[in-house]
Amino acid sequence: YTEGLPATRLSFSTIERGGHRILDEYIALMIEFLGERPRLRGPVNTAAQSSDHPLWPLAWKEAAGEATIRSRSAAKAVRLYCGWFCPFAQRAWIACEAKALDYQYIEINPYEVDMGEPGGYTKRALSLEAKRELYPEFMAASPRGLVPAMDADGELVWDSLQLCEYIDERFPHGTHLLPAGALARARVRIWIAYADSHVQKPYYTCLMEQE
Ligand SMILES: N[C@@H](CCC(=O)N[C@@H](CS)C(=O)NCC(=O)O)C(=O)O
Repeated sequence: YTEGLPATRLSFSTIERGGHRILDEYIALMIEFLGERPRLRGPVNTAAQSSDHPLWPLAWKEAAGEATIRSRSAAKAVRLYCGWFCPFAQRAWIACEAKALDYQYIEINPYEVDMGEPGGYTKRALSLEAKRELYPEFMAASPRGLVPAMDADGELVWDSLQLCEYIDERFPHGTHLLPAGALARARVRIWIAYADSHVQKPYYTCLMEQE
């Protein structure tokens, strides 16, 4: 990815400390949490989400993410509409796991399915109408039809950063995602904003550019 992200690496090198570590830790966390190729068992979706699906490429290996999804597939009052490939959805997913939330994982593929592509996945977004037909409950929770979104017992929230904050505030038990104290929280928010503009979007652009 270093070749794909020269501007990001350059801007990181101008930071006194912390920048490289954040990117490295982010990628290490992604690999640890999701594995290289997560295999999934999702609800209605014709792209390959488990090894018994006809579109599942044999070269894809089972990873930790599939077991996490299996363990979170029972119906619950708190429902996370997620996309395993999506780094925006992944941060909300990680927030749920970090909080040890009792939630239901629901896989959404917002892209067209093409049997000629690995796993059936394409980069062509479905129309809002098609998404409404395929995923009516998800669309009620996510007005622009983007993952992630959450339905927490009828409370509907979308957009990953706001969703992470909501998860932290709505479920105050257990681990706190933000530290105590105004200064510490301000510092974390500075890095969140930096990571959002300089890591998250280039990282996803890089993923989407891969052939
Ligand atoms: N700003 C949103 C971005 C979410 C987003 O772009 N999700 C992508 C997948 S990574 C998506 O749902 N794309 C479907 C589409 O473009 O229709 C967030 O942070 O939640």
